[in-house]
Amino acid sequence: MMIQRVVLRHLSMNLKSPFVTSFGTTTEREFLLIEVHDQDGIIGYGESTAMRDPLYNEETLKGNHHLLRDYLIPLVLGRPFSHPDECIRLFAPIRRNMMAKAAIECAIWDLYAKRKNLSLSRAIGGKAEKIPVGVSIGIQEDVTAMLKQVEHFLSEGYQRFKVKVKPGFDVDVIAAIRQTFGDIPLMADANSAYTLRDAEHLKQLDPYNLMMIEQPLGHDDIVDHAVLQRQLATPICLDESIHTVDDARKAIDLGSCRIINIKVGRVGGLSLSKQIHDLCQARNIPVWCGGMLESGVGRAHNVAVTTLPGFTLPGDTSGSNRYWQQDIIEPEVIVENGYIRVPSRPGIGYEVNQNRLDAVTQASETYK
Ligand code: OSB
Ligand code: MG
Repeated sequence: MMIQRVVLRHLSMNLKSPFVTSFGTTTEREFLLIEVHDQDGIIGYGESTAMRDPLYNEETLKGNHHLLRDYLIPLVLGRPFSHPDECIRLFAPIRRNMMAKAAIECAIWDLYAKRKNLSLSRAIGGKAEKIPVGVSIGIQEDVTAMLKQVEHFLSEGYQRFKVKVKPGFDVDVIAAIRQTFGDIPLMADANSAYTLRDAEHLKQLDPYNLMMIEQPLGHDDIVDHAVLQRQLATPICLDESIHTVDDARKAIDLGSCRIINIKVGRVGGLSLSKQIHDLCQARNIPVWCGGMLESGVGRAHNVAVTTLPGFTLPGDTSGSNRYWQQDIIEPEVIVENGYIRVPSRPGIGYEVNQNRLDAVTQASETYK
């Protein structure tokens, strides 16, 4: 296949309600959507999960735009591809910027799968026909508001509940959820809000039998996490700290975590997600698919990666209606009895709704 044209769109979509984490509040989700067009007019779609501000990681929407326009798009335009895995070597000279690389690599995967008449799931070697899903719940005004949220998402059928925590909004919240809802599959995500000095405090979570605590310490740390994991009964799951297969191997060797969250954007795409998945499977480390408040396009890529056999824990890939009044894909991603049915149509398996897409597009550029 040969990419003859690339369209980059800057999208903005309002969340149904603000999403609050220890690093900030998102009300309006801005992101880049990328289309790769081949010689036969077939289109592959990808989404950059970089946020407007560098608060979750160092990448930003404008930074991704620069990387795509000035480096990545010129590398792929007019180049013959036989397989999307070729992006790994092609992009390797460019340091980091994983979300920018993932955006275009995911679009190339969608295009490749469509050309092969395979669903994206099958194209990457996934087997599952439906995936179990969890939900991520932001920091709330108070404990009562959090209990309301959990109750709401329980009624929607979600199979696992992740609550965002930070100092001052942690042990009491978890205690109240356990008291109210009993033994539901529950975990916490701190987005790096603590330090090793909080070890004694974090130990107070142990009696509540959380499935895991996600990224309690530094976004770039795997050393202190190993020290903390030795003191905690609760398994640590790493999110922000893992960008590469080597990061994952070192974290596993050090004992920094017992579980890994794979985000397709954070690790540079589907091929690299698969490599981390394979390593974790060989090392008996369960993985699950994290989310970045994606539109339907990113969501579809998350659904596909979750069909790999090592994704044994429910991920954060909730339904389109978790965040959006109306998504940009048709049909929308739907959660039924706690599962998303994996689409079997070629590529991402959902159609982009052109009217809706145009309505949320702030700007677009074509490269050829
Ligand atoms: O840490 O997993 C995270 C959202 C934005 C940035 C980081 C994270 C999150 C979430 C929400 O937890 C995941 C989702 O529902 O898309
Ligand atoms: Mg996280």
